[in-house]
Amino acid sequence: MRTQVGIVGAGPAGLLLSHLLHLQGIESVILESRSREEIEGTIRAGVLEQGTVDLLTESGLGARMKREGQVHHGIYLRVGGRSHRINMHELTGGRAVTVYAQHEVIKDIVAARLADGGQIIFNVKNVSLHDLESTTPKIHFEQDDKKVELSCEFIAGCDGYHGVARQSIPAEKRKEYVRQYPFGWLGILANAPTSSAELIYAYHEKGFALVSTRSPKIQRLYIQCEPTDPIGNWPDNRIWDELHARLEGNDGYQLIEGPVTQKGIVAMRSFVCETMQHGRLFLAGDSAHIVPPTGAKGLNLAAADVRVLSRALNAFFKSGQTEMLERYSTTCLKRVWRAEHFSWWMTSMLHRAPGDDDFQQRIQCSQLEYVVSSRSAATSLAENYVGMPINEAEETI
Ligand code: RFL
Ligand code: PHB
Repeated sequence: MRTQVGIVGAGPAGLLLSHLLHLQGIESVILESRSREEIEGTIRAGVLEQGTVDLLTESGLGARMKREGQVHHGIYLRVGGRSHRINMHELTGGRAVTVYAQHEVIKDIVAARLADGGQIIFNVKNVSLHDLESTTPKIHFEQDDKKVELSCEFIAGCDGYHGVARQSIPAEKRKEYVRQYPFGWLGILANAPTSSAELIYAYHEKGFALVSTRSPKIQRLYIQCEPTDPIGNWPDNRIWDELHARLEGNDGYQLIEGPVTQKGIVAMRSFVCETMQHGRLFLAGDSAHIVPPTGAKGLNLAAADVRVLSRALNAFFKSGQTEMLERYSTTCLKRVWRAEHFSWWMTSMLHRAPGDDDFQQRIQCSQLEYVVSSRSAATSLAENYVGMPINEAEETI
């Protein structure tokens, strides 16, 4: 088998890259270790930055997102039982985020790829990458127990944090930056009416809580918990008790309960791999970097990476230009580190870590007080949350 760009992983990064390349007349094949049902059913992100929404819309993927997604102009920070609104729209000159689930984005791109004759091979096994420093890198994999070689001109490693692509860069050529947090998030989906018109990020002595949404009838809620706690320790009534305790105060705010349809615990980490390129292998999305979900940045970074990569590959295939490809890692890492800092900052401000002393708590409260009372501090949060503007000059020649 042969293609121009071999893509490992059908998450948001791999699928969107394949779609953007197709629009530029560049052929690709996606190899995915899971089934279509699994990738379309995995519950993850919910918040799309303005730039991600624009990219999906401009590339013809925005119809259902526009109909079913919810545009949010602000978020609430809740401290001491009181909500403080950060008016992102006003503070950022009219920008906003859209709440639209990651698995819906995945369904939209898979449908578009298949309608356009795109090739996605599901359920592949034993993927390995070879000859990365040559002009014909190869991907070996197994399909229906048969060994296959895919010969490519470039390989995109879009296989997430646990994938094989990053590991294919020799250890001495990459530097990895890691921060593990001593807490995780327990997330649920509940069949309940909306409890808040906008997302609520709550700081509480019992730990962080987040109210998000998926639709007027389905809500997405999170609480900080021990990262290694078995989910069996969390019967539904315990989760609701914690949510009520952390979210309600004396101002009358009430969370509306409903049957829990899905629940799970995720650990939290920050991670960056420098470099994001080796020979003809380019990493994009979670394979190169992870952020804790508090800043809602992971999916958006994946989209930003593949935007840069698709343009750089287009410049190469159309005019043999290599400068944008050579600058790929540097260009992406700038946005990555901004998001790393923002996500770390939001996480540090809003969570109680085991062993935090009174000094730490006072510092957090002072920071929160500052963000909700200073226009400058709120503007800083708002511009990062909606997504820093794309620097066109840096991304092109
Ligand atoms: P993915 O989504 O992990 O996709 C990688 C794909 O590669 C496949 N794969 C392989 N395929 C072939 N061969 C191999 N050897 C393979 N190894 C793996 C996997 O099966 C998978 O299908 O990576 P990608 O595309 O880079 O996308 C990244 C995003 O999924 C991630 O950053 C976000 O979900 C993070 N995130 C959020 N991001 C946001 O922008 N906004 C949010 O509101 C937000 N909330 C979240 C989140 C992540 C969360 N969890 C579960 C970690 C909330 C949560 C709870
Ligand atoms: C979500 O809706 O899943 C969500 C929202 C905001 C976050 C993280 C996750 O910061």
